Amino acid sequence: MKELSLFTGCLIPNRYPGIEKATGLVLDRLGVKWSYLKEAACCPAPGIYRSFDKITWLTLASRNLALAEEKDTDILTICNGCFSSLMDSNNILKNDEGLRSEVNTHLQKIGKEYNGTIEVRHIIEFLHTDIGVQKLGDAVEKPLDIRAAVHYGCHLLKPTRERKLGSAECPVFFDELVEATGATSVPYEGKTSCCGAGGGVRSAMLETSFKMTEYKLDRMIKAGVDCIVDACPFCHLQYDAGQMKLKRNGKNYEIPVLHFSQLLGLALGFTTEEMGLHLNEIVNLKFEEKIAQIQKRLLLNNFQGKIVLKNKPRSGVEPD
Ligand code: 9S8
Ligand code: 9S8
Ligand code: COM
Repeated sequence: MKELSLFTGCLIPNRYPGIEKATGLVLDRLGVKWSYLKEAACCPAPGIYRSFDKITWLTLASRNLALAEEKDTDILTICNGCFSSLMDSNNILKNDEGLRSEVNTHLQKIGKEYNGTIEVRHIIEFLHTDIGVQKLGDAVEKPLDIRAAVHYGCHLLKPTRERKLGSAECPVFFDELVEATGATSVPYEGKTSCCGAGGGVRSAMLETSFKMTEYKLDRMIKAGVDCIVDACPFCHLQYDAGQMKLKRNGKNYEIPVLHFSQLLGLALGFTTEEMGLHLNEIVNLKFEEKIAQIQKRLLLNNFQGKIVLKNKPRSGVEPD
């Protein structure tokens, strides 16, 4: 496997920079070699560009792919939309010589060339496939005793034939990663349905979009979860800012929303502040306190554990 170039997309650096920081800290802790994909532009967002004009969509995506090719790195995405645009356009261009030469005539004008030499990864798929659930669980220092509503997001699962991550209706890979942090992935009705943001719904039909979000949030509440875990800043925005919006309609949700990088970071021992939870619109101090208590409690246990271990060889002698 090649080294990884992190493609942050537009939304994370602009709206949720905590996710970007959390991802960097977590990758470093796991010993993953990565660097930023400098000069990258919008992937471009699949729900908007792909529906308007295929060649424009492919050309803009191929420029980002060409940047990674120049560095001879694969691309690591932390957004389902970016994953969808970059992975799908990469697959299309690798397999269609006509489209490849068409985008290359455009890229030529800016001194770039697309050759189809790299792969596009999503952090969830990368952690599951390349690091593995077991190794991730071993790296966890503060198992999080919390109940999580896992939200996969449409573009991580579909089209199934391209994603190759198993069933899109009953997927398990993301839940396995979440459970490796010590959290419980709580089943809830409508789990694999859309958050309401994607495919331009948010831009074109705002009211419908928030109805879909309300549907999901109501079912998460019914399942009794402590937080939502996502893998996409669009879903993140929809659930986080969406709760604020729905509050104005009399719904009093307070569910903290975490990108998986942030959840994993907490399990690796980083604080809620280091993981940027305070940069969300919904800041649930009870949840943050709960995490701090879990981390403190486990710190104490570890400490005592070490004393017992240290004194073990002196059999029959009580530790003082
Ligand atoms: S870039 Fe521009 S709007 Fe966004 S975050 Fe993810 S999808 Fe790609
Ligand atoms: S779900 Fe439906 S299209 Fe999507 S991936 Fe992110 S935003 Fe939420
Ligand atoms: C959602 C991206 S992750 S888009 O709205 O479908 O472009």
